[in-house]
Amino acid sequence: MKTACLGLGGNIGDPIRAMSNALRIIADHPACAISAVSRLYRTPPWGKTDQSYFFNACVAVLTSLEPEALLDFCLHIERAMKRERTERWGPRTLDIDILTYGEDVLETTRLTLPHPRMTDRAFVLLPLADFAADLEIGGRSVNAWLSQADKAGIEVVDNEDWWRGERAGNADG
Ligand code: PH2
Ligand code: MG
Ligand code: MG
Repeated sequence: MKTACLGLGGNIGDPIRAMSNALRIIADHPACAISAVSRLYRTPPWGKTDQSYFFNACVAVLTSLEPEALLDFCLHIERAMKRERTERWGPRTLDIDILTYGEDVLETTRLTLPHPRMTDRAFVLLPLADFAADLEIGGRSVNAWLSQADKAGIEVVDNEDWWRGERAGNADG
């Protein structure tokens, strides 16, 4: 078993609901157990800035899935949420990225670990620091990377139980 850290985000439709459903689907997988969930953040769009604010969170998953099988599972969840929430060819409601997988360093055609851009992104580092502030990425802790990241405009909008509430709904609607 390894602990994988995942980053979740979305800015179309009902991203909090999509992210909540994703955590329930992960929790229900026989080879996965959720071991930590961050608070919920509202974050300005990074990279492509002419789009809506995002909601972002991170989660730690204890899993016996190998990295590429975990990636397939994440992509399956993304597709399931997209089918429910968006039109064909429309923007994504949910992004699930594998940030780290134990201490593995990996580069395949499908997956690079740790996630190559995570150390620049406050929308990843802030939620990750909620439960993994001392985790080392490329020889520096999450907190150390965070100290030089641009945190402007990022707000905490809910505590770590954000995905359990009534408001989040459930997979049946
Ligand atoms: N994801 C991106 C690009 N930009 N910005 C924010 N704030 N949050 C995201 O999750 C995000 C982004 C591509 O995956
Ligand atoms: Mg992403
Ligand atoms: Mg992605």
